[in-house]
Amino acid sequence: MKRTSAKVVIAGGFGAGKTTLVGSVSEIPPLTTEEVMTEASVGVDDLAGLDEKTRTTVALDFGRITISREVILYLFGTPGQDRFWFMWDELAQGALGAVVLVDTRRLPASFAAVDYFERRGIPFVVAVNAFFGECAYPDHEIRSALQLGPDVPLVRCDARRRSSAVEVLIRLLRHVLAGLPATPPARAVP
Ligand SMILES: Nc1nc2c(ncn2[C@@H]2O[C@H](COP(=O)(O)OP(=O)(O)OP(=O)(O)O)[C@@H](O)[C@H]2O)c(=O)[nH]1
Ligand SMILES: [Mg+2]
Repeated sequence: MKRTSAKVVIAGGFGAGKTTLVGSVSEIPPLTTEEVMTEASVGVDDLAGLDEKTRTTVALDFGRITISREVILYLFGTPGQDRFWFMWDELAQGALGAVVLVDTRRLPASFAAVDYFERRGIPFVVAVNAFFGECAYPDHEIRSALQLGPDVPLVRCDARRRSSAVEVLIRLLRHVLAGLPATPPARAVP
């Protein structure tokens, strides 16, 4: 049996739940690089709806999940604040695909992430993190606000729940597989 490992980026706007998602699915203690937000953040970062947020990722989150006996995913969570954009190219290098987490209270915070993967042709799914139970917006409104193409999957999740986060990753894998060219039929042996 051949084991395959792949890299998946967990991206999205500031405070969308990236560190939470990596932590809830990882089967190894996740590596996080969170720092206490400093005064420098005041008036710079959009903290609307994040009253209790005191820490932010400054480099990356890292975790691992075995999806099946053959497939292991390495998860790389991005930093959310704009001033850490320089990390993204490093994290996205060689990625199989990405999850763009969205908090509907702060949709514009995730515009740049959608744009980033679209431009680079990296397959991605958009996962709406339902912070307080159900998200009030129907799919078509979220799609239109994010200007998602019809082929980009949109799913709902609760980043704190492992099963929910695993479903998002499986949806991404399906999306990646669907985008692969069909295997040519085996040639008949003369
Ligand atoms: N109620 C609720 N809170 C959540 C959920 N996901 C994350 N949180 C909380 O929201 C806050 C932000 O979550 P993080 O996981 O730190 O978000 P992040 O995207 O890694 O943030 P940055 O690294 O700063 O961009 C934390 O206080 C989490 O505990 C959720 O699904 N529901
Ligand atoms: Mg984080």
